[in-house]
Amino acid sequence: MRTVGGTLEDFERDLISNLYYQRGTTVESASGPDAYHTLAVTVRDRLVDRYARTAAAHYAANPRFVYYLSAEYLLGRQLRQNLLYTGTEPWLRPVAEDLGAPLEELEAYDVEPGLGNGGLGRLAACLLDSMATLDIPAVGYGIRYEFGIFKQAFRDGAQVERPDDWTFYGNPWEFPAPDDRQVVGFYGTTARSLDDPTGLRRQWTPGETVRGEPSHMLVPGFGTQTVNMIRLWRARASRESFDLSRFSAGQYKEAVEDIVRAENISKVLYPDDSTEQGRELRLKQQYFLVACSLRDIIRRYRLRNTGWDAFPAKVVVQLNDTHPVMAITELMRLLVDVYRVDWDLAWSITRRTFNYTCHTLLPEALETWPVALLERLLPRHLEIIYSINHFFLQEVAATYPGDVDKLRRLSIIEEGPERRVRMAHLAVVGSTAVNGVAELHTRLLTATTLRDFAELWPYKFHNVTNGVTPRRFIRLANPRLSALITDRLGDEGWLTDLERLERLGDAVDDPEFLARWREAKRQNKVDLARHVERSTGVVIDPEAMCDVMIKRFHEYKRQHLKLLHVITLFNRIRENPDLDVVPRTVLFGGKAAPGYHAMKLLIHLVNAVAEAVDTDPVVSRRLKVVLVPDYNVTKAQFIIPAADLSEQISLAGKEASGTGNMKLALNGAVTIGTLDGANIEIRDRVGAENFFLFGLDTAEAADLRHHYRPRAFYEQDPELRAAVDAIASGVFAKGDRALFAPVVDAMLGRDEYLALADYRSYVDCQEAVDEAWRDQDRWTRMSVLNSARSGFFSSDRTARDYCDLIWRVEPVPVPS
Ligand code: GPW
Repeated sequence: MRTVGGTLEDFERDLISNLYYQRGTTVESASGPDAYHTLAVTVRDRLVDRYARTAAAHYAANPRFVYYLSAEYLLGRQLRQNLLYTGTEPWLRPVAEDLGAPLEELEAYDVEPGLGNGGLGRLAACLLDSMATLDIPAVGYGIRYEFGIFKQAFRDGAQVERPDDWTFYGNPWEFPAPDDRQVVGFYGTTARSLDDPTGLRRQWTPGETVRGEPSHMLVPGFGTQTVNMIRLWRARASRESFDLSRFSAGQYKEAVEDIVRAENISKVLYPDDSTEQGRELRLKQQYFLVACSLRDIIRRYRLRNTGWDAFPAKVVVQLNDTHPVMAITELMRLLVDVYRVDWDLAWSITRRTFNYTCHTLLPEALETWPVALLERLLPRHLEIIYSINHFFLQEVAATYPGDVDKLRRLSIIEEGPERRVRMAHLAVVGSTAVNGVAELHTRLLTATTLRDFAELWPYKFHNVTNGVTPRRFIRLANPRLSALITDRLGDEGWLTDLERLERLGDAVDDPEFLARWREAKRQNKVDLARHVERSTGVVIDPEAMCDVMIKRFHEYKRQHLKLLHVITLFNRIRENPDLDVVPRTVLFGGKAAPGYHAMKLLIHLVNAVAEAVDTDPVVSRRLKVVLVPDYNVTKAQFIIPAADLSEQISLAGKEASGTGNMKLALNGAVTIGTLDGANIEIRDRVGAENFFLFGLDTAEAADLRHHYRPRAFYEQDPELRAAVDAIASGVFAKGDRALFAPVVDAMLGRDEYLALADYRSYVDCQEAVDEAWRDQDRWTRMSVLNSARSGFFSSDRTARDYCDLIWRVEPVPVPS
């Protein structure tokens, strides 16, 4: 086996050789993309040897594997990560010099694969990182979308979406594996299996087939030899799909019709965060992912095992929300129809194989599919769902005799004018374990959304609080603070044992440490200011408090509540130009789904308010508002290290967990937040005195809902009224009162997420924030303690929880 050398000289030699033999060029004539690509493959090569040894160790041990199925991954940029994970990071500068390419330019070519929408996709990436770091044998399966999450730009303040052509220059991080391609069917008919008296085994003859071609990216562990992989499927037409005779007849469009239809399956990520849309093509994507992945899982299983009895002992599949839940029916189909396993045994194997993670409480985010669509697209799977439901409801009827309403509530099929399949119900019925993603979330899930199931099978339900990888979100994102921490703690052990940060607690009495901490945060703000100025033209003051709200735009997350606070500050300063206010930079980042009109309008309003603030000479000296365009993992890595205040202001009971809250706390931002999702656990750990709490709790919010009149709050609170009236007046729309009227109407009409009810508590709490900020020593101590006490929120702990509670897998060390 060829292995790469370990010195800088080896690295430089390989670099020049790769440039010459792989790119076919020389240092003198290399372009920017040439230089980047060559650097990337040279770094990548340093992982290949570890990857091969990992595969060999896994083959020898024949261990139980975790297969993580997710429609989304937000991996972030790969170059810096892989430099860090191969120990070659210190060489970046000399190597860039060798290539004659400025570092910043090289990094700019390192596009992040935007194969996800938000938290759910980033959680998947953090878990893969942690599993590799913990030496857990694991494979992530996903879709290689040709276009990832859209690029966000603003035209006159309004969001415009552009396609994300992320592989335009080629992706140096992926290895195509054409030999492992699979064939997947859609549509068609089903028929009885003549030799099966039960009628449970049937034959499906698809009406269309598509090829799935895999490629993989390497997922290295930090400080260990393990390199796992993420395998991504791309849809291709079968070779016969090109219609040569039509092409020859000049019918160019028709000649490639089948190819286009097949390849559309992996064309684009649905940029729809948690609400449903896209219909047939989206369901096709979901089935394509699970059909390819399951065939690959079975292929891998059969490399070392025979028969089916051992399958659940060797294979554990984690379903990341309901998007891959068709895998349950697909495994049943493969076992029963193709491998001729008895239904009961197949069902027992299937249930023992799958586990399901739920990431929401919002009823509209719980996926359902019309029966009629399934009947056409996946006729055999619908039959299997009916059989699963039939046996399941028999069990329910035996447990609750005569309780028809229970049957209706639990059924996998939702009855009504349009019958639909409830994917979450299918997931719970077909899984061993079901988990929520934060304590409150799991509690509410079992008390409300999935209550009947929790009553039926209490032992199935678990909580696994989310986490974030400290490698990307502090070590890579925040090298200054990381160096300071390492200096204080003596070594880098905290990067894989994050609870060690606790020892920073003593440092709050060390004025020199506090000064260095503050200076690191200030430098981060200087860096951020440079990026912000470059991308928006807005100049921000690094001395001002950096107040950040970065997350998808969603009504329940309540960006509009933050905006009401901003407008209140604006009004106060205008009314009283001598007012002693704490200077703030309010930084928003986030995208709205292209079809989510209310949130696109709110984005427009944020930009309009930002402009009004910026053009007012009095206000702009103390307040800045910026909406950073095209928020993504890369931007997160710039923004988070500079943040002083973390806005986590969703209505209590709506945010399943949140993970940005963890990243920000870890980097020393202090949270202002509601008792929602993981905020509760963050507050418990960092201490109530280091967290700014406001607003209704879940129970109070539920009570208020019954008799809520947002207008009452509007009428009673002059500052609130002034803020809402300012939007209504058209001052942010050059006098156009109509433009933002829908925002005002939504607030005064239904105010679905009780923003007006929480306004006073929020604005007053912001005063307490100012108060704390004025005492910079106090603030810095709070900042240090937030970081010091965030160790629990490492995704290493999350992965370990999954291992202990759900997966029951053991690490397999990879020898060097
Ligand atoms: F609705 N989440 C997300 F549950 O980013 F499916 N996209 C989604 O489509 C859903 C959830 C879904 C997020 C949650 O909103 C967030 O609270 C959580 O921290 C994150 O998933 C990871 O669990």
